[in-house]
Amino acid sequence: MASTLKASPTAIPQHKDEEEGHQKAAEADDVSMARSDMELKKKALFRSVLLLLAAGIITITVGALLTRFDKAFQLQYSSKFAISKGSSTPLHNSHSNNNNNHNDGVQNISMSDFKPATFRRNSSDYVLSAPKWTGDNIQPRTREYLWVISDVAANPDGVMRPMILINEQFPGPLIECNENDVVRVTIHNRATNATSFHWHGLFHNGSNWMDGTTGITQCPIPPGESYTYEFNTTGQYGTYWYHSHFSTQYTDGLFGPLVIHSPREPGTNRYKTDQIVMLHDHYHDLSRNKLYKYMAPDGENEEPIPDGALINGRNIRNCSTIDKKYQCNNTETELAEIYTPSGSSHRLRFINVGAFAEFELGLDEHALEVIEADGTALAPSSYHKLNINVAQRYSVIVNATSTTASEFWLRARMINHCFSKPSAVAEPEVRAVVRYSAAPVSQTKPTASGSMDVLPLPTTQPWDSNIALICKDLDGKLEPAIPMPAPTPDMLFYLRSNFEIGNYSLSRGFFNSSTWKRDLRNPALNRVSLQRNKVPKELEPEGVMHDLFNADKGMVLKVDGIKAVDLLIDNYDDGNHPMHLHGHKFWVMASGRGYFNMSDYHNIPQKGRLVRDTVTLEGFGFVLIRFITDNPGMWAFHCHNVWHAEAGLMMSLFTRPEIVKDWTLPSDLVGFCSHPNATDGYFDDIKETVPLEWRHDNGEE
Ligand SMILES: [Cu+2]
Repeated sequence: MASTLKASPTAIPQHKDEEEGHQKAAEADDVSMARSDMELKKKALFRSVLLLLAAGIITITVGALLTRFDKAFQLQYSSKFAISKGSSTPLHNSHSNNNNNHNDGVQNISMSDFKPATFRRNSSDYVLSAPKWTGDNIQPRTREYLWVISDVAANPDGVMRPMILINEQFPGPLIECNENDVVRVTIHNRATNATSFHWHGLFHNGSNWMDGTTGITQCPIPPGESYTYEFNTTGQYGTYWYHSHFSTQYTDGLFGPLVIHSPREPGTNRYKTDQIVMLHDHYHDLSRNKLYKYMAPDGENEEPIPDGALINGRNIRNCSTIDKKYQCNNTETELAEIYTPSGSSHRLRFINVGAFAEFELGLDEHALEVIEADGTALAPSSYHKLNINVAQRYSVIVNATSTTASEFWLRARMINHCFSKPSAVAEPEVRAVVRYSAAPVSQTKPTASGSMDVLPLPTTQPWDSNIALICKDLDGKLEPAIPMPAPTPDMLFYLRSNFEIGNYSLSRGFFNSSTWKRDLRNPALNRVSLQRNKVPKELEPEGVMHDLFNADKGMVLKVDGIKAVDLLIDNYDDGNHPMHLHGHKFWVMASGRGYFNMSDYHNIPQKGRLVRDTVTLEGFGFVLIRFITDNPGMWAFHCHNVWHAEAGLMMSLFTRPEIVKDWTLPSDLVGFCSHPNATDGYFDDIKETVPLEWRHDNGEE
């Protein structure tokens, strides 16, 4: 699995060149590749000199204040420091920074890593190239991507913050492939902290170790190291996404869309354009700083309130309303723009890539015809507004046939009534502009500074002013387009989820008596495959494993053979939980408020159930899901609210142990487990910075 790509460790690839070069390897011409390589090396060399120079100066000025200054990427770490402490170092004029010219950065050290003109990904990257991906004669191929992970200062909405990005761009690149293709993504981790990547909703049948879940299927990729993920996309199509699965890290910028095309997918001839619309809550600080505060004993389980929201990484904040501890410059910020030529139909693939907030979304004067949920094609049904919880996806078809206007607001509103302090969020709504035109060749976007040739902004009104008050899944009749009746269950497993805050102990999330504490250096999968001789595999019965795992610090549910398993979860907490099962789709047999009445259990219809991979467990509510354990491996089942997951609301499902026990895991992946930097950036690894009282009762095994 070692990288075969030729980038040198210091040559940070130019995102666009590298990415497209790999994506379109077949068309790439050697000459231009070589030229771009040379340019890259020149730029990298120049940048290295600047980095060294700047890092030297910083060492003198703020080095004494940094506790972990032995890292390779001092510059990036310092810029985080400068930002979060409200350094008075001025943000250099973004207009003067042309492309990759970092000259002016030298004058303003803390921001020398800032890339105002380049970090924002071009919107056209999220427009899918539908026509060439369809047809019955397509041959499976390998899609290659090269990603360099690094720490970057950026201001998606105007507010400068430290971020962790893929190829220095935000949000991450689109992975687009056909069913049966192989996707190969090489990660070069050049960031300060460890990382990993999970491919949300992908089955990974036969390659569970590519699932990317730290503590469960792999040890983190340490800083300075590389790893190549490779998996096939057999047996599925639709809208997915990928994200870091290392603590709360993805919310700092490590996520992006993943779309699988297939001739099997119904209705793909119904729309003219096909595009990604990612919705996300957004924080102005690194997530792990928020995590410390959240898990503090006096926190009363108050999740960090988002500072705002973004669509495809974009929003415009009014800097005069931003806390002065942040640096804010909105002259280059913009709203997301979506182009839907009039008179035709268009597919929008909504993905909630956020950390915490469920969104209610609507497009003024247009119905949203829902045709897909989490990779399951649906019998179409139309809505004016729809709810989308963290990690869920919905595709909708929009008919661009309104005669009242040519531009419309797409409104996405965080359902802040589900926040611990509903009024604490300054701007719960984020908007994008939907235009009845083709994307301009040279896109002129409305910016806060207002240029003379901006396109007009919409003046349309929302469908209604009532806002959602409850966090739950989209109400309605979401039925698979292709009938998929649920099987008869073989076993039922009951989970009780709640949060417990002991005296002076951290706030923890529980399934029954278990709160997941990741052992980052000894992932669950390694324990059942590498050490198989020690596994009392015949002795350990089906059900919760007690011999190999401490059931109170990491519940692993073992299921032998291929079975239809029911998980019934009652939620004894007021917060909702978007529950996600890795490696599987499940039937949503029942869900709602209150608690499930077992007398109904045998009367649930098996037909017409929605099949998806992320379902909302309502506050003080229940959900009953059913799935087939035909995919061998160790699969996380967890709340996708990053705060809840890190507080322990996670468990693992161990399927087909008779197959898994014979696996040999990739040696480079196993090697990370003994790497000295494998846990850099993890909560427990840096707990010397956490007050003593926070650490109580947080002991590891
Ligand atoms: Cu949760």
